[in-house]
Amino acid sequence: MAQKISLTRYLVEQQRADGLIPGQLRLLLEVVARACKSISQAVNKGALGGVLGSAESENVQGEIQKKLDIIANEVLIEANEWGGHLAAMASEEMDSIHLVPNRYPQGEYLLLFDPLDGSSNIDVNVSIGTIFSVLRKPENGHGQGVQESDFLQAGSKQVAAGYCIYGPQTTLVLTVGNGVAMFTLDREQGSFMLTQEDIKIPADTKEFAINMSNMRHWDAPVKRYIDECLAGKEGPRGKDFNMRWIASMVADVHRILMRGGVFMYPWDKREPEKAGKLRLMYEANPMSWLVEQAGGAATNGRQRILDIAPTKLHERVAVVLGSKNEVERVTGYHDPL
Ligand code: AHM
Ligand code: MG
Repeated sequence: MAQKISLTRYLVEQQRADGLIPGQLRLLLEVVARACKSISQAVNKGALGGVLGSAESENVQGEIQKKLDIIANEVLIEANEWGGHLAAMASEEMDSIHLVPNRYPQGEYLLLFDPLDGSSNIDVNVSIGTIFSVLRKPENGHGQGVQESDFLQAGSKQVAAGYCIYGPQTTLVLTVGNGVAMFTLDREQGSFMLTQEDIKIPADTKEFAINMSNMRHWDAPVKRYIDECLAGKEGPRGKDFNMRWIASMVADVHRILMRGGVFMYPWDKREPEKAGKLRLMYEANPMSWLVEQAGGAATNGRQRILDIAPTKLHERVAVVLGSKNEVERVTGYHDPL
């Protein structure tokens, strides 16, 4: 029987083989995985644990927070504060960055996360997840400890990224720049076990994911792409397309990593001053790197997401990601040569 490989063993072997995971980063990833295990427990208990429903507070984006948004945020902060691997953290649920308290040693990494993505699905028992991105603290000359500007690095600078999906299984998907690996939580063992390595997204697909209720607000290139998909076999694409929209980016991206597809949350006319709905630093960047590492592509319709130079922590961005040929087509419609 093939030997089972735990996340711990996988990280140790990656550290030895490719030197991609220095000791502090390995600790960081283990701690994030442990926090995800706790979040998974809370999600699983649901109403029995009294964790469902609204917390009746608002986050910096003006969104009403759910109790689980706050619980997941606290779990991640508490787990990561004391290990000496981090300098600071940033989260969708916190207005500004969270420094590691002085009583703990400071590490070389910065951690960003969306503690519970897909919040609208929490109370209806549909898959949700945690998304995370790891950056190196820049060597800087400002000499004032970590500042928000230290986080404002392009996605191409990430040293690790991943998500944990709380669905029928709890699954952690991770990249350190050496392909994409997937680990399933074995609840009896209490460990994440490697269940798939070198995940690849097929370049072509017949499945798209977009919130169709926003169609009347879209820009012409997005409308054109979806109209062509909807025209099916008789249309310019010459094939029928299927549609899925879970309203949890983690779940939609997970499906795309497993079987291909294209995911879009484009700019739209509802709030024209916003570049999109999703956040660049802790949603789009980590997902884009995972997708690229799996052979897919990710753009904002015009530009590779990982090349965008962020100007603020909670910056929003339009997102088109997934099967390479479809992403290139949508991007080509935006910016015809
Ligand atoms: P959240 O981080 O507040 O949960 O919002 C992000 C989510 C994504 O997971 C998902 O793709 C999108 O919002 C769904 O938006 P909509 O409800 O507009 O379809
Ligand atoms: Mg989110």
